[in-house]
Order: sequence, then C-alpha cells, then structure tokens
Amino acid sequence: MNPEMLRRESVFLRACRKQVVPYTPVWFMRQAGRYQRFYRALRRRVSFLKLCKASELAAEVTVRACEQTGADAAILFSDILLVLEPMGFGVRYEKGEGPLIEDPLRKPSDIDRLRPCPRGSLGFVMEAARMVRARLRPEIPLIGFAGAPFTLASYMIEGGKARSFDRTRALMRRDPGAWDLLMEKISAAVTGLLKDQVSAGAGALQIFDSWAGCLTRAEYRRYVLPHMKRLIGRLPSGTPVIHFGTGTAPFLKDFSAAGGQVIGVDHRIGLAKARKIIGPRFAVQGNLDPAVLLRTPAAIRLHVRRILDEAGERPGHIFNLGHGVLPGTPESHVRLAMEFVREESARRKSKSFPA
Ligand code: 1CP
Repeated sequence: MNPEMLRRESVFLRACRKQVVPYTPVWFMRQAGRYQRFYRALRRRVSFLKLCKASELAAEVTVRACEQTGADAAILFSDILLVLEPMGFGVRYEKGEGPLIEDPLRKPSDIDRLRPCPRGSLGFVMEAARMVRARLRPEIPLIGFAGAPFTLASYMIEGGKARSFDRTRALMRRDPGAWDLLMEKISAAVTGLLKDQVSAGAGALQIFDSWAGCLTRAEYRRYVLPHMKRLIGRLPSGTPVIHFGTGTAPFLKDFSAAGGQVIGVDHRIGLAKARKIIGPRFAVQGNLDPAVLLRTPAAIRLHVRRILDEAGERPGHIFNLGHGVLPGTPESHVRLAMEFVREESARRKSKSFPA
C-alpha cells in the first residue's frame, strides 16, 4: 500500500469495506459524554436537549471528543430520540432518570397520532454535521446515526427506558397490522434522517437497535427483520451501514440478514463466534466490555489483546466497545485503549504481512 494514499484514505472506511488496513481502526460509542471533564463543565451551563439543538456546540463536542480520544471516526453528538419530537412526542431528559416520553402510545389507535417527519426536519443536526465535516481532518469520517424502528417504538410505547419491554411485545403480538404500520411510519422518518446526514457529510451510518436483544428469535424474524431489510435497502448504496444491537447473540444470523456492511456486536458473545455466525459477507464492529475501561491499564491491554485474537487476521474489523463508554470512566483509559488497539494491531499486521 502506498503510504501517501493511506494517509488520505480513511482506515475506518477501508475496514468497513473489508479492505486490508495497516492497523485496526477504533472509535467508541458514547466517546462524547459524561466521562469527559469538558463535557460535564458544558452541561452545567446547558441542558442536554439545548446542547443537541445548538449546532455549534454539538459540533464542538463531536470534534473535541474525536480529537481528545484519538478516534479514527467521529460520531455526531445528538440522540436517537430527537426524531420523536417532529413525529409528535414531547421528550424530556430528567436528571438521573434518562429520557422520558410524554403521552406514550397505549393502544393501537394511538398510532394514528404519529406525524410524518418531513425531509429537512432536525435541521440543527444537519447543520452540526456540516460544521463537523468542515473541521475534521479529511481522513476522519463522520458517522451519522439513527435509532432503529424497533428501539424507537419501544420508547414511544414504554415512555422511557424499559426494563422488560412487555408493552411493546404485547402490542406487536396482539395487533401485528398496527405494529407493521408503526414500524413503517418510523422507518420512513429514520430513512429521511439518515439520507439527510449523508447529504450533510456523513461518510458512514450507524443504526442503533440497542434493545432488540429483548426479543425472541421468532419475534425478531417476524416483527423486526422485514422492516430492517426494507429500511437498509432504501439507504444510499455507497455509504457503509453499521447495524448495531445488544443482546443479539441468540439470533445474530437473523440480525445480520437485515443487510448493511458492518454488524455491531456487544460483549456478550466472543467475536470469533460472532464472525462465524455472521459469515464472510460482513465486517464486524466491537466488542470490548465497557466495564474493562474502569480497570487498570494492564487489564485494558490484556482485554484489547484478547479481542484482537478473537477478531483474527481476516480484514473487516472495527474495534469498539460492546456498548457505550460508562460515566465514571477515566479519560486517560479511553485514550490509552485506543492507542493500544492501533499499536498492537499494527505490530501484528506487520508481522503477518512484512513490507
Ligand atoms: O448529558 C447527559 O446527561 C445526557 C446523556 C446522553 C448523551 C451524552 C444521552 C441521553 N444521549 C447522549 C448522546 C448520544 N446518544 C450519542 C452521541 C454520540 C456518541 O456516541 O458519542 C448517541 C450515538 C446516542 C444514541 C442513543 N441514545 C442510544 C443508542 C446507543 C445506546 O446507548 O444504546 C440510546 C438508547 C439513546 C437514548 C438515551 N439518550 C440518553 C440516554 C442516557 C439514553 C439511553 C438510556 C436510556 O434509555 O435510559
């Protein structure tokens, strides 16, 4: 590989396409957030929702998190629940409680309340994306994102972060027609949002189906998979799509059948096993347990090595956590982990492909 070419081309995007890379690219979900001193200082002055809506500040948080951690990609500072507002829901972020959705959907006829989210909604997100793109080095891509229809539906129905997802599962089983309509409405909004982010400069997209793991395999196949296939099929084909979920180990084959280029897996399954189930068509992203970053540098190095062992030398691995960075994680540990991923993976790759 020509070193000059590599400098300008994103190692992250090459890994998404399963191309050979000089080291394993790395970024962390929630690389911007409460574990950072500068973020906490900003949040003392500005509420979370205001921060998301003030494009200049959201862009600043995005770029700063990327530069401070040394990540190979930036993820836009925003939230999957912002799309609920143009669709007709009040969303509040209460201290210590997580997000709260006003007037959640309680019966199938409530689905008629949902408004379509016109293209160009959430203009502040697109504005932030353009600002970030203008400030990042060209070889660092911006990841745009959205919540997957199932995960968003669970917030609309449960009214916040759920423990059991009983209401959501009851609705899908009791009234599959109403469920499909709900999923179709959310998919349409999410598709527009993702396309707009690509137009605003996002070089890759991540779809967060964070809570899909509460479903049985049969439920996933019947109530979620067809909608995910359709949604991913409508996205621009030149932009890599990362499809992420947690707790998906029991139905990883079906989860990956939705399409996209990269499957994001959590830390509850070994990466080698996950790759075997998912098959060679996909790249994988993951899957260090976020709790490891609370431990010592030696423990972090040990676990990074284990993940690299599991990933093996087949191209198409993006290093990430199994889920987001936990509040209380030392900032130095995030930097150390990312540095060590690059150093250790580069050493291994130069051994297996000597120049
Ligand atoms: O400052 C604060 O107190 C707000 C905390 C916070 C932050 C920093 C929330 C509330 N959201 C975010 C940012 C965020 N959310 C990003 C930014 C970019 C980055 O990763 O650095 C992203 C990608 C998200 C996506 C998101 N929001 C998901 C999917 C990812 C995941 O964690 O599974 C989910 C489920 C949400 C909902 C949400 N918003 C906020 C919280 C605490 C939660 C999750 C937990 C809950 O439902 O209680």
